Amino acid sequence: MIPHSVKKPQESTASMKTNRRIFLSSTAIIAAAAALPSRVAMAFAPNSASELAKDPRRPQFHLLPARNWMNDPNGPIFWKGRYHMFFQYNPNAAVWGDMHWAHAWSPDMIHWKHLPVALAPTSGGPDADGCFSGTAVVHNGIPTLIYTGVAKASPEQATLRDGNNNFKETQLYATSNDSMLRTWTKRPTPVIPAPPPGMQVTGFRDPAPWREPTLANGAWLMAVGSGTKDKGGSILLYKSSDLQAWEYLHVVAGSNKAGAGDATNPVDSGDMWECPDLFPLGNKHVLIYSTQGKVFWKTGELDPNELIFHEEQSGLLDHGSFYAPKTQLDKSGNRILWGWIPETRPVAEYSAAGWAGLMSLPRVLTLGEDGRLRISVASAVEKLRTREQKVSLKQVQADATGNKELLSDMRLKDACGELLCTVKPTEPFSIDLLTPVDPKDAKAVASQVSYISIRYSQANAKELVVDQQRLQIGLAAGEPLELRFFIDGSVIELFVNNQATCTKRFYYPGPTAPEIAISVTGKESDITRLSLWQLSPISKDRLTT
Ligand code: DQQ
Repeated sequence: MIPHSVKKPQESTASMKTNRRIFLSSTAIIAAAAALPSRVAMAFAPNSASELAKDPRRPQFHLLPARNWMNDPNGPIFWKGRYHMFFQYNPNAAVWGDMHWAHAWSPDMIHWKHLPVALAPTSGGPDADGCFSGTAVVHNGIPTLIYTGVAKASPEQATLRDGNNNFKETQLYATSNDSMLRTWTKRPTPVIPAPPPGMQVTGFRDPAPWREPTLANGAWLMAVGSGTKDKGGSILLYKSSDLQAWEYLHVVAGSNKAGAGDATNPVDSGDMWECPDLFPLGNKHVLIYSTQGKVFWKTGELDPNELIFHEEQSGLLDHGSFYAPKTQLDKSGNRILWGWIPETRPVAEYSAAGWAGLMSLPRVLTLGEDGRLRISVASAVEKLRTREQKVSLKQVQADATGNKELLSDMRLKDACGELLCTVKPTEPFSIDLLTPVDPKDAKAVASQVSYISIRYSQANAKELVVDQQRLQIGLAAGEPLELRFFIDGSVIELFVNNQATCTKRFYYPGPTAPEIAISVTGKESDITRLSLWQLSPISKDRLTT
């Protein structure tokens, strides 16, 4: 159990009193940003590079822009021996708006260098008010982007109506003949100018084309996020042979129940599914989509004749701050997933900080023997490890049941490292990452902050509790529980036995990251491994330049 004296994790620096989780959908964040009075927004002068480089909350081994706002990963692709990542980016402020595609490249999916912005809105064009999310593919040897453009429209003409914006969404096309993918030539007119005739959709965006191996003549299929008011989210399926002339087929997958409540924004109720990704994996197909601030996966069969997705298993892709993910194939053909890790602190705080959002570490997707999705961190991240430190624990106290609280004598410095814990719990087990204090100092113990708190008991062996979240897990007989934490400035990515993930943001005031200690309750001999690595930053400052 979590030591009762330890405070639950804080979510915000300015508002330490509140521990309220902010709803994570980008649309909710958009709404919050739009609600900022312009006077307040203008008061936030952009921070200087040196100030940003000193901010200890800025991650050091995750990809994020040197300043300002980012959200969804877009068009990740391996091309000419390099990994390219694009992502939703506001070049002028640390709040959502004016969406561009930022661009970075990497030799290994871990070390990144920023390149100039790849896509910007074209005045008077179908993306005049934003280059929204999309995909990069290679067709006949030509790198091609298919993405959603938005342009302001009347409420009647708009396909995106979220209470703040009325946008007409169209699917757009651009190609590059530059080996570094720096420059893109846009086709001036949309490749899909409107949703299918006769459909009243709640949204029409985030195209995701893929080559379906079972289809003849190398045709492309494409999933587009959509839905129907009061009927639920859905994925529209299109077909093309050249990525420009698209034929609408039908709804390939969708909800069979109406969204929850009467939200102004259909994403908030679940009546609109954003950022679909549909791809073959092993002998099944996987569908991933985002709605209501959460990311869902489904595994099943894509019937090769009728091209309808038949769901077999489903689950939540991550139990924390994680949204709008996108997959790609790495150079060895592994399916890699990237996600946007949003802020969970108030808009005014991140806007004042001058940056918001980061990209997750690359996650490898595989299919378990049980047909469920498995998620592990890409092994390339191990390159960042410095010397392994075996953590020893000292007993602090024993509770009424004889369970011991054990504290590490070793600390993670600079909030930049990895912790691996394997345990075969024969008794209730908990592990907390927390600010170290002198256990004899009652006042300090009372104000101690736990950044993440994990509890497990064999009595409920299929469940792991992370803070307030319940993660479903299934351990084979004799299989240890494996917890892998990646801690970086203000984020913790937790991987549990390659079966479940939880991404947590944590904030603290001041110019220095706190040291982080490990507190365990349970039986010491149950722990088979407890190792800590300081991880090497991927750039000399926190700007990845
Ligand atoms: N973010 C993009 C949209 C997408 C949403 C806009 C999901 O294309 O639906 O920034 O976070």
